[in-house]
Amino acid sequence: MTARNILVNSCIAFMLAGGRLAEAQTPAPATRDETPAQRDARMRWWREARFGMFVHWGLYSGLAGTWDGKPVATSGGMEWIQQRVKADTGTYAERAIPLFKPKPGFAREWARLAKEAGCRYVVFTTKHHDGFALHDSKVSEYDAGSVLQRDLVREIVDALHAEGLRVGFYHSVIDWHHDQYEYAHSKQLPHPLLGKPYPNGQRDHARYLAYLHGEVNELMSNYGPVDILWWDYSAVDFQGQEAWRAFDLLNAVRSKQPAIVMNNRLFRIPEAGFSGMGTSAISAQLDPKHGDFITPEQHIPATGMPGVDWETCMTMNTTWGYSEHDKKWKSPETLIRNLIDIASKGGNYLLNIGPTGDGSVPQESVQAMKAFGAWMKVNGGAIYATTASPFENLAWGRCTRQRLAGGRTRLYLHVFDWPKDGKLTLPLLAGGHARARLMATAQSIPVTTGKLETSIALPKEAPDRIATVIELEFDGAPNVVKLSPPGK
Ligand code: JFZ
Repeated sequence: MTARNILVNSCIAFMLAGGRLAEAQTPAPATRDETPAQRDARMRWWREARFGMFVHWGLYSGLAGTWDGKPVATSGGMEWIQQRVKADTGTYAERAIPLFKPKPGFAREWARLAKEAGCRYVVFTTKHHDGFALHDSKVSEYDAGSVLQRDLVREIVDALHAEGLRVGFYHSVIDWHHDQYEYAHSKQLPHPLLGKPYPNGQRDHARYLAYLHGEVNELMSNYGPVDILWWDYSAVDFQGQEAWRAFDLLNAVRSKQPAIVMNNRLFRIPEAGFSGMGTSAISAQLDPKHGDFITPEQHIPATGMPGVDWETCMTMNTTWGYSEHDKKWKSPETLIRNLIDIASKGGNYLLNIGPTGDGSVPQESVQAMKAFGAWMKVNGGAIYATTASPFENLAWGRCTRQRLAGGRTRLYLHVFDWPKDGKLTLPLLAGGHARARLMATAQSIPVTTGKLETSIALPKEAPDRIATVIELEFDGAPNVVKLSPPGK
């Protein structure tokens, strides 16, 4: 953008901010009227999708976890490198910008990889905590438009749409670049200068918020329909309306993108799915005025959460942003079984890749995604548009469920540990006309329904060592046998 535009825009930003200072103190009203049925219709594609790809990519990607020629760490999030080395934004940008060199066509590689893996959506970082925006922004000079004369958001969105994928924007409300971001409000949110005075004397957080809202407005206005907005993140001591004018943000986004699905991270209160700080502090509740789904990070909840939409996000090694030092890769088997485990609990899996500074995807991630593709090609029907298992626990694996026409039920039995005696047992009184078959080959297998269990006679060898899926169908809803605990 031009110098004149900068002046005009900052004046507008200042005026907007001035007018809204008082407003930030009072909670905004509920964001909209939406009936439960309308909400179900809006959430439908997301609930059926089950599997998405997360992408952390920005200036930090070129630094690759290295500062002053040395590894900053061999594990942990290297998208935090600026904070880890306590660099001011000028020093960080000076070192990182020359190493961030998106190659032509990088986005097509991501999109094809996600599509091939069986992902139905991709969420990528439009701005991470370092503050560098990947679109061409008129309210910022710390953006791909100003620095690279490219609109990377447009390139990525176009590539995802070409593969028929849904599009999500991860956007950080934390900002380590903006000179009006008042980091002293929170002891819990990270900032490279935390505990130090503002280098520029006073700051006016309302002006930062005008900038944040301005960038979000651009992202919601200039890229066609956006399917997901993935906010990140808030602390108990700084969150919601006070910290981000969160309700105003949600309202503005929804007025531009009525069908969008948003997460809960503009808030950090129990009603928004958080019980405190730390990635394991989740509470199984969400008042829809705070967002549409909750976001367990790097772990899979022990049980499903009926009535609450949730998505586990996870890295394939231990970092979100690329690190050349992190070798702690999870096996494809672990990752695929994670997706199955999550689907069996009624959640979504958002699995991360951290491309390098030129946008290339690490080989280990390419391999894992290809393994997903091979498994999903055969067994995707046991994941998409299924609901949580009716069983509490199954010794040999997991179960997902589908309602069929005429009140019939289909259970997908995902066998991790192949029974040595060739007999798969379920605590179920299967309804009438029960039949079972191997999903991969459609080969029928015998089902026996007893008084306390249903058993299925399996072939001798497991056809798929990651998970073999057996489809079991019967009339009516599942009648699960609950053995009363001893002494009761
Ligand atoms: C956040 C980011 O900081 C991280 O870089 C990555 O983008 C991830 C998906 O989201 O990670 C968090 C968020 C919250 C906490 C910790 C890490 N927390 O509350 O402790």
